[in-house]
Amino acid sequence: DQSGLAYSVGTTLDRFIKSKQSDFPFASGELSQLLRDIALASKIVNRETNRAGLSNIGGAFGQTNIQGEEQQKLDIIANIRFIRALSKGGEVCAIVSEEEDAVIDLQNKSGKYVVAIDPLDGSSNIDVNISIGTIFSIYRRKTQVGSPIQKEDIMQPGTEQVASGYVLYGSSTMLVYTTGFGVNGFTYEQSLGEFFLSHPCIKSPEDGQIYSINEGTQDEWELGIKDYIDTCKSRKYSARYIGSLVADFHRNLLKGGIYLYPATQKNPNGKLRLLYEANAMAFIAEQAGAVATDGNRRILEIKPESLHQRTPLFIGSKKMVEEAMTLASVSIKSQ
Ligand code: P6P
Repeated sequence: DQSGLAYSVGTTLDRFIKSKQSDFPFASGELSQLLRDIALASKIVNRETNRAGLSNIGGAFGQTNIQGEEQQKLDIIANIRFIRALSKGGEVCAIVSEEEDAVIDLQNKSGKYVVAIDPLDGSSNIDVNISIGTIFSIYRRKTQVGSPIQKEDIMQPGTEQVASGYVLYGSSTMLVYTTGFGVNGFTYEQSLGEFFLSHPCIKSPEDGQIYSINEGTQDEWELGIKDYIDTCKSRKYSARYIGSLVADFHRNLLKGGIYLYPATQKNPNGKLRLLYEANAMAFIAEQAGAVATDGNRRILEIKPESLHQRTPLFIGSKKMVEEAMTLASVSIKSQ
């Protein structure tokens, strides 16, 4: 339901989650508790992020993760904090994390949920004080007993998400999430340690004049994408790209815009991860009236083949994504 507006701005996240529990028939509060566990971990990560420059935990940790990317200390801290909060919360049986090569089996037989998470996306921005974010997807496990099974419980398509969201550690810290009944945004009040409803029932403008893409790789894009970006320039649209998906996505969600990460030579399947980046943002986008595709199909319909698989990502205002895809398909047909 769209009753987000029925809740006065200023409702706390806890009260909001509890009030929405009725959206789930037979809900016994586990998902509500899981969302609270995520909010708790995000408060801790928020504090660590704000202090990074001061407490000498900024900068590279000197290790690399499965992606071969240099892990920042905050990446590791955020990963530990979310895993610990989800483990202690008791609602989760397995976690897929960008920072972990394999699935983490929490050995929690009563945990009904699986969480896919990028604990701190855009972490190369940490040292230069640019906004970063946490991205998460929540699934119900499909098997009923025993340890979660990768194929059935972990590798679920995005359409099976029961919830998804992101935390944006920006000029203010926001938690934006959906459980399939619209998108609501909460702003963190540091002095009270509480998230308060600030953006009820977010709807993304159907069209926009902002495009977000790394133009440094333009010679590697398929022709249709280049045609689309040239069209944006001919219309004097604004180029806004800060190298942090959560921040670029959030701005475009509220103002209208499109974020594009096409296939490139370095990333022939795109750079963004399906399980813990694209799917979560695609669920939010669609719930807010926007669109998310890999160039051929809805992101949410992609059947995962591997934990850390990448996908091209075109996400944002409906009319902008549709126009970009029309030009892309024309170029594919003409090749
Ligand atoms: P590039 C950050 O590493 C990230 O995953 C997204 O947050 C961001 O949009 C993208 O990669 C930036 O990638 O290749 O443009 O530096």
